Amino acid sequence: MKFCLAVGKTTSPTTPLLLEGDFVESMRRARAMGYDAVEIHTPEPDQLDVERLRRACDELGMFIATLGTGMIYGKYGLYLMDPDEERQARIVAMVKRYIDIAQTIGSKVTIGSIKGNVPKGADRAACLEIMGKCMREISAYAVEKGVYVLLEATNHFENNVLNTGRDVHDFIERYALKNVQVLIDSFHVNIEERSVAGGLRDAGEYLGHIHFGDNIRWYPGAGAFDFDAFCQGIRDVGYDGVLSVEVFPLPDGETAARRSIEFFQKHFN
Ligand code: LER
Ligand code: MN
Repeated sequence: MKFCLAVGKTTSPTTPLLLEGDFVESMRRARAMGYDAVEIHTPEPDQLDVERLRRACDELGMFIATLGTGMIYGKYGLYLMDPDEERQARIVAMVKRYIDIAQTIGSKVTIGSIKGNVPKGADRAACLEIMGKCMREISAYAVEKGVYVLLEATNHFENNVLNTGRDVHDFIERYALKNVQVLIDSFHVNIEERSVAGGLRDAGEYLGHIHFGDNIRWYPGAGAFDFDAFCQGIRDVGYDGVLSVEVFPLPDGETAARRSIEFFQKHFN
């Protein structure tokens, strides 16, 4: 297993990112705590200093597990079920830029919040069809670039589609999406799944990344989620990839990061 944490340029008590500031500096701090990787959340992938990040990875013996796209939903209001064709083209082009950057730094690309929401009164099947079409184009581009895209099962308060591991698994098969994997997040599992380990099992062969956050979105162990069952579920499905903590920086980012790595080491070493 590889241990990872989510970082951003800035953090806030209601954004699930642990460390803020210069990305290389966050990588150093994470490495010193025992992490193997970071996931970088940015609305501006083109502003990443790719050469410097690559050097830092080599120097520190780390990797960048994935690039999070969620901030473009907040910043530009663009999403993958948008009925407006011009805006669809814009978001697909943006995700392709993340894929370009991901190729150069050896990371994946996460698609979570930018799934968006079926607008009130709109036809749900038609909206999903739009996302299927956009994802086909994204998937074809990802294959061309040799990059993997993580499609996240998120809770229905954030996105009213693809809320469970089963939903994402079936969507990938329905649109025959290559190089697309399922991202399961314990925080969303707690809201959406009928059992703690069900989403992990339903993701099947597509399971590609796992987010850890307690039910209150604090570091794992701070709340009431049944992590013993979740961790057992991870072992039972034979997953051996990245485990990444994505929680609020509370009581502060440093403490959340330390508690999380202690949790990972206790459960998986
Ligand atoms: C992103 O990974 C996620 O889990 C969403 O809830 C965005 O905050
Ligand atoms: Mn997540």
